[in-house]
Amino acid sequence: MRALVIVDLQNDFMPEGALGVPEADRIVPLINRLIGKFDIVVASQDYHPCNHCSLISNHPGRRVRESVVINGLSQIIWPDHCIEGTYGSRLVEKLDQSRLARVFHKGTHPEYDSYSCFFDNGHFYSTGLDDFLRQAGADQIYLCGLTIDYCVKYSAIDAVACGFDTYVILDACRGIDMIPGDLHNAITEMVAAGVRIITADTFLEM
Ligand code: VGL
Ligand code: ZN
Repeated sequence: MRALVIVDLQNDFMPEGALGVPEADRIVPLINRLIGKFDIVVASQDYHPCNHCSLISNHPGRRVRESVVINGLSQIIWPDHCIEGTYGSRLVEKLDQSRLARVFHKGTHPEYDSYSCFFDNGHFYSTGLDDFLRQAGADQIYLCGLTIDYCVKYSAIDAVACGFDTYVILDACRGIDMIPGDLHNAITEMVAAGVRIITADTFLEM
């Protein structure tokens, strides 16, 4: 059975948002068309408490995009984004949410960031997505959303590790490309991990 996982399609990742991703708004209509092609549809939501370790406001004197080490893990400092309960944390209104079986929060522990929608960056905690998909009978996982160089990439690599047949629908994703080449490297890393890269025309008449 095929499951679509829509990663972090939230206001703060839209082009005008706090952690704006170029063209992020452009993938929403495409994802809305894809939703009808899947047996199960879920979404993830980056959802940080205001004392979260990834937020610049908790690192006085540091700059956005600097790396620090927290609990032995390398942590990039991001602009304040996706703080629980805020407008920026909400899924974008234009996303068709009528068929979402569940929304999984990630990055909710103040001391651990979570790029993957399966596990935090230290692999200490599960969001429950793995068990949910398994119990729903999914064996093929298709990912789309934001961002290809962080959350989609780490989610896809974890999906393979969880034993799912894993696909990334590339034209239904956008990336940050913080260091030029990150997008390209993300694809190389995913393919090396066993992720298959496809495009939306596999499902849609384009
Ligand atoms: C993300 C950076 C920080 C993402 C989330 O969704 O890719 N990136 N938090
Ligand atoms: Zn985040």
